[in-house]
Amino acid sequence: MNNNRKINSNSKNKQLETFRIHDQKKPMTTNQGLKITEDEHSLKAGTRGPTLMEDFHFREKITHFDHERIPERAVHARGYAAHGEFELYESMKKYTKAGFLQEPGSKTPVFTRFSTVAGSKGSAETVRDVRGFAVKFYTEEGNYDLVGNNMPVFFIQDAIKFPDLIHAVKPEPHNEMPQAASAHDTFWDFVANNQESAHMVMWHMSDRAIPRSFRMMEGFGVNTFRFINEQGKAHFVKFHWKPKLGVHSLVWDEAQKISGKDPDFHRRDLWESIENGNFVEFELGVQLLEEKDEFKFDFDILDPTKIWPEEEVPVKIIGKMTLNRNVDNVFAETEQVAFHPGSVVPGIDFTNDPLLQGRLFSYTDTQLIRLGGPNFHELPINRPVCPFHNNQRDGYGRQTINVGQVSYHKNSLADNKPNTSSEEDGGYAHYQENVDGRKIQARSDSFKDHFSQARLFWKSMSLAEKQHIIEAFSFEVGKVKNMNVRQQVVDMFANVDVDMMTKVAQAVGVNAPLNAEQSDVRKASPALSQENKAKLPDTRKVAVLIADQFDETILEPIIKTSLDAGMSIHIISEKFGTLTGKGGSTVVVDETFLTVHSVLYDALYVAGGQAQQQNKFEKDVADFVNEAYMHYKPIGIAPNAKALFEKTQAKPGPGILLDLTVSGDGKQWVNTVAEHRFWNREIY
Ligand code: HDE
Repeated sequence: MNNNRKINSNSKNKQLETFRIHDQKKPMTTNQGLKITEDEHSLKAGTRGPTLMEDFHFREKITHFDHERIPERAVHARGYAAHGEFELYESMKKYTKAGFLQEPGSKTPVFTRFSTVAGSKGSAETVRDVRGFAVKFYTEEGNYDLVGNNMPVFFIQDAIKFPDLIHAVKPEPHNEMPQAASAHDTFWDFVANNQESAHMVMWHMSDRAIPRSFRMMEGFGVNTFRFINEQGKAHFVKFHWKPKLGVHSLVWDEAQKISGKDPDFHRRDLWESIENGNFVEFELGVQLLEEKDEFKFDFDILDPTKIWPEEEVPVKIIGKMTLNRNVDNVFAETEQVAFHPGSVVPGIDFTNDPLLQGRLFSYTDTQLIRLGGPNFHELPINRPVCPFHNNQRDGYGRQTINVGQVSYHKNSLADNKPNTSSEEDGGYAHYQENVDGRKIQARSDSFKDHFSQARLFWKSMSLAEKQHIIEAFSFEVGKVKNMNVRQQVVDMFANVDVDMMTKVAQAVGVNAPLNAEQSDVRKASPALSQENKAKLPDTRKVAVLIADQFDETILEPIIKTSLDAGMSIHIISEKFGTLTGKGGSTVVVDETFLTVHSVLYDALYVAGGQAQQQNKFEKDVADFVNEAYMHYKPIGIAPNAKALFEKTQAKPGPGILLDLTVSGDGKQWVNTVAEHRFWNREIY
């Protein structure tokens, strides 16, 4: 195998450097290189006369501008990406010959794009939706793309239904509403009439669909792939990304408000984390199955609406991805990157998962129109870091100048070069799976159980998570105008849980479900609940609400403890400038009550003080606290801010730390912030 050639982890960065252009401090020229004397006025016949056609600079500038836009992605249009590296913990040699999975400690450059699915390029980011999680590994054997989502299953079982699903969830065609939302008639009509969607819809109604951060969600390859080792032995494999910070979500009311207050919430969070040196870490895990175990389960392992429960097939952690560099130019990199689940390396192969099979066609096809021709692999972000040679030629935007007379294979004029490689020399050979069957347009009977795993998911949720699912259904189905569709949805999901749907039926004004067949599922799968994931204080955003005359002896230890625990602090007051404490210390205001809002923070600390307009300060603090309280967030109150707290609607209880002073390691405050939400708080 050809993995002797070592490429260091910066190989992609080095390659990109050759494309970077630094325009600053340079004379302005046309695209032909001609220096320009005038860029403010077009060439006219007299100062009040018409513009002249011969003004080539004007025409070039306007023409380029007129052609600046490219079609947005048909799905996953709204996305954001970062560079990083993948480090292998443990050799996977036993399972796969993929070069980048052999040597523990070896590093591979990666580029990762997160996205929403339904919204257009300019839509808000905290909508209820699936999130894309696409990783391009620039390996020394070619690019390997792991194009996944933040949910482990999908709405449909066969790719032929993808256009139907997407037509149903996108804004309705007659009035182009609603933007970036599944809460409308056509989506739910699709769901009720395509019951294979049941399991995925449960995920979609869960907190997973409103992540707190791209940095705090899991990623899944969804489809079943194959690992092939040097001896040609195959294993089925499913891929998982596990965030080091645990899995955390927004509250639906909060998510909707953030859509207005900061539609860039998720990209800002990713960008700022990386700029601040809080690099983003995900561990890569694999679930492996021997080929002989293909039929061992009560679900079909090729069915993309099914998980392999982690308690039955453990996730083996094999490495870590660290995102550590923001892009230089969003269009050049994030927008022009082209992912394709068919970009594989030797040792990784496909299965007959019918969704995967269709995906293998779609991605190249869509890039052809989006990126304007067959040469998008030459764009800097898409280029492999290893050499690539073949007899493909020409097309729009071709950049390489392929020298020589011969562009065909086989040939004698060029000594039959470029020539194919043997498997031993690193050539890709498709896995020789035995396939035998009649040509048929039908689905296997083993794909027909749509509700058992949907019910497993429901049974695995905590009480709070269950409540959120009921509320999400009530919101979404409540937005459906057609009462018949509402009823169909209620009847369908009664197959998951009758009590759940009885509550939803009440909320949306339709009949309680009559008959339902609830499959008897195995016990819960704890891995499915977010409650069981890591809870850390790291990178939590704390708002400190403060005015002049604050008590620095109390504030300073709080700030120090918070920063030491990895949180970030924003000092928020009535106006920008400097505030002075009782003892004469000063703090600089980062934001004002006008420029930020409670929903943009994970926790509050009310330091208090004496403002010029005390009544207004009291009201602004109360608004902040009330929202945070309603969103179950940690709230700390300084001893001298008790009176401010009493003017809010918040009540002492879980996650409310009254008279908070910090000494020693400040464990109580740090643990409270790490907890993130206090679901047992009574908010009504
Ligand atoms: Fe995609 N998907 N998809 N998808 N998908 C696209 O390709 C498609 C599916 C996923 O950040 C498109 O470049 C079909 C599952 C991500 O650039 C398109 C089917 C999963 C991204 C396409 C699926 C995904 C895409 C649109 C059903 C999780 C964004 C733009 C068989 C495993 C990648 C593009 C990025 C993008 C087709 C289902 C993940 C149209 C036909 C399942 C993360 O080719």
